Amino acid sequence: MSSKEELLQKLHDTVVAFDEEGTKQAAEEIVSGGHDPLEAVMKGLAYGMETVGRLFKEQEYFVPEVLLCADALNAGMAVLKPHIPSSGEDNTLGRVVIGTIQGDVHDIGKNLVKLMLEVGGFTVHDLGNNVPYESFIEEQERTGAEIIGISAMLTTTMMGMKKVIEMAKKKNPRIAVMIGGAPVTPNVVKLFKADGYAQSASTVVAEAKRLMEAFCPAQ
Ligand code: B12
Repeated sequence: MSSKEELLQKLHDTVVAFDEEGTKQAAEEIVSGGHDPLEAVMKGLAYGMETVGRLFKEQEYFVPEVLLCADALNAGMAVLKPHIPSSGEDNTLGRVVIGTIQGDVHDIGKNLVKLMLEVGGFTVHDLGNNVPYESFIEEQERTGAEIIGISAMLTTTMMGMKKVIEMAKKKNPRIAVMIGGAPVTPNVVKLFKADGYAQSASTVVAEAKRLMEAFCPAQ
C-alpha cells in the first residue's frame, strides 16, 4: 500500500507522463486508502498540470502532449470528484455563474475554481468554455447569481473580460465580477475594474465570501 505522499507524487507524475491509466489507478488508491480526494486534486493533479505548463513553455511539450496530459488529469478527476462533498441543497453561501471567455478553450483552471466554490458552499452555474460575452449576462439574469466568474488564459481573450464587466455593471452595478487565469494580474484587475480576483483555486472561496459581504451585506 502506497503512502499518501507517494500517491500525490504518482498523480503528478502520471499527469506529466500523460499516463491516463496510471492516473486513474493512483486516484482509485487515494479513494480506497481513505485519503482526502480534494487534496489529491490540488496537490496531485493540478500540481502535475503546473509542471506541464512549464514543459510547454520550455518547448519540451507541444499542444498534442498537453492535450493528452489534460485527458489524464480529467480521468483522475472523474474518479476523485464523486468522493468530494459536492453541490446540493446546502450550498447556500451564494450563486456564481462561471465560464471561460469567448475565443478561449482552456478550462482546467476554471473547473478547479468551480470545484472549490462548490466544496466551499456556493452554487455554481457553469457555462463551459468559449462563452460568448452576452451569455454571462443572460445566465446571471436567469439564475439571479450574485457573482460572475470569468476565466481567461490568453492575453488576447483576456480583453473580453473588460467587455463583460462593463456589460454586467451597466445592467446592475450590484453584481460582483471576479476574474482569473494565468495572464490576470492585480494590475489587470484594477484596469478592468473587476471586483474580485484569485490567483489560484486555493483562495477563491475566501474571495467569493468577501464579495458576498461587500455586495450582499444583508444576506
Ligand atoms: C493546458 C493548456 C492548453 C490546453 C487546454 C486544455 C484545457 N481543456 O484546458 C490546449 C492544448 C487545448 C491549449 C491550447 C492553446 N494554448 Co494553452 N496552455 C495550457 C497550459 C500548458 C496549462 C494551463 C492549465 O491548465 N494550467 C493549470 C491550471 C490549474 O491553472 P490555471 O489555468 O492557471 O488556473 C488557475 C488560476 O489561473 C486561477 N483561475 C483560472 N481561472 C479562473 C477564474 C476565476 C474567476 C478565478 C477567480 C480564478 C481563476 O485558478 C486556477 C486554479 O488554481 C498553459 C501554460 C500555463 N502556464 O498556464 C498554456 C497557455 C495558457 N496556452 C497558451 C497558448 C498560446 C495556447 C494556444 C494558442 C496554442 C496553439 N498554438 O494553438 C492554444 C489556444 C487555444 C484557445 N483558443 O484557447 C499560452 C498563452 C500565452 C498568452 N499569454 O496568451 C500558455 C500560457 C502557454 C505559453 N507559455 O505559451 N493550451
